[in-house]
Amino acid sequence: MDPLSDPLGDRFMKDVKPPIHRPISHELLFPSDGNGKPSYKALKSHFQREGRIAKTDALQLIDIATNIFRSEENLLFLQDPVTIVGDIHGQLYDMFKMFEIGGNPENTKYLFLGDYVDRGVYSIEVVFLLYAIKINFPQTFYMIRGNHECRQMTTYFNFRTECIYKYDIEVYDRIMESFDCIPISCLINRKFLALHGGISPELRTIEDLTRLNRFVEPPKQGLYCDILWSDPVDTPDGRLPEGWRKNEVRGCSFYFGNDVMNNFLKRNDLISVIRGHEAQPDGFKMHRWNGNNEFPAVITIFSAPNYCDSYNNKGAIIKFDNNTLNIQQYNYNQHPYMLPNFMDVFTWSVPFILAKVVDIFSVILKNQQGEMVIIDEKSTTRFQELEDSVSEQKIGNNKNKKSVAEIMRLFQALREGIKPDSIENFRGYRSQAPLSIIVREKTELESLIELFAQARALEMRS
Ligand SMILES: [Mn+2]
Repeated sequence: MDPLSDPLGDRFMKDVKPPIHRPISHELLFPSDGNGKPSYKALKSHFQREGRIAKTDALQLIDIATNIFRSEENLLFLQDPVTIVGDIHGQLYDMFKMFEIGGNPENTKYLFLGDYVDRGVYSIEVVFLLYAIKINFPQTFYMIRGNHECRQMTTYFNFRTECIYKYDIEVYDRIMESFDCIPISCLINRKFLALHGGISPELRTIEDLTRLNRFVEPPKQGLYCDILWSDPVDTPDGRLPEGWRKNEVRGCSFYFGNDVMNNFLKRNDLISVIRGHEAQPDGFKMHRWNGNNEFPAVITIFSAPNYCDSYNNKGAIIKFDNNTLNIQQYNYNQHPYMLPNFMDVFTWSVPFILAKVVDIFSVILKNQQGEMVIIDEKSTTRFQELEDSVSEQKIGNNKNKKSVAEIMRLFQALREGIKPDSIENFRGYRSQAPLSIIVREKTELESLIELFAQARALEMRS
């Protein structure tokens, strides 16, 4: 728990506590009097200050939680009171706020509706903290699977990158295996069905859920896919004459309308479906398809306020007690700033400075043709101009100009946090990591210097 020391006492923002630079000790995380259970409180305060945990402890935590998930049924049965939580998406500091409002897990029953990871940059801390609480309260703290809890989504979005950056691929793989074991649905008071996405044309009765083999990477179609992916149609009365519509926004699964939903509820003697999966301005949405006097057929709950640091939406949870739903909303919390793709400040800033240097070169090269170049923030047009001028005018140093344009593109890509792999796309640059381009590929730097010398010579001539 040692904070980074500040030997010179010149820390710029004194009110911001320095991050912890050592993993939490095994004794603190797994206290000897804890019956093998982790101290989720110690873990919480450690994560609050951006700490990490040792890999062996991480694997132990994942392992215990996985075994608990594996022992649970596809369909959980819960009685209220219970606090229902929607998507978290790696927003750890907002989850702290959520727990303040939702209640202490020591004496509050919880049901999480999935999408713990991706988008936000604290997904792994969210997972570890939820797992630690789950291990402490396996009979009152429940989680179900969201569409992001799989290999495909976490690779496409940022959770896999986060795991590798903060831990390693083995930790990631073990978390994926744990996701394969998380239950997929929950029946509350035998009247409310909770799922991450929604219903499916293949979901006739809730018993269909119990027959699924959930211990796999979810497929791209069928019942398992739909319950994680489907959405209610976005109209006030839920009218959808065809019943199901292809969900083009998601690229898989369906939209469901009021008719198929009412049939499903009636067939299974249910009141409503409670799900997450969609950001809402208020943090929740009552889909009152059957009129304002009727209980909403579908309820969406979303617990990631100011989603992706930009949506400005509220977060909400449902406090379900005595068959009554009580919605509680909350605003987002401040969180520490992270550079794109978990870049460190050097990896980010060196290309930034070099990009500015290249900007200067481009101006010099342009000016020797007697043209004015206006430097603006939208440099893409400048690349185009530069390339056009290369193709149009076959003058002596067009090769150099072309390489300047390429270098500008490369630096812009680096600054925007494009993954090193995709830098391969830039012709002539084959390095694996951004920094190594600058350090290893000396020839490029040399040619830049040469370019500068040539440009200077031309300048002198004109
Ligand atoms: Mn989702």
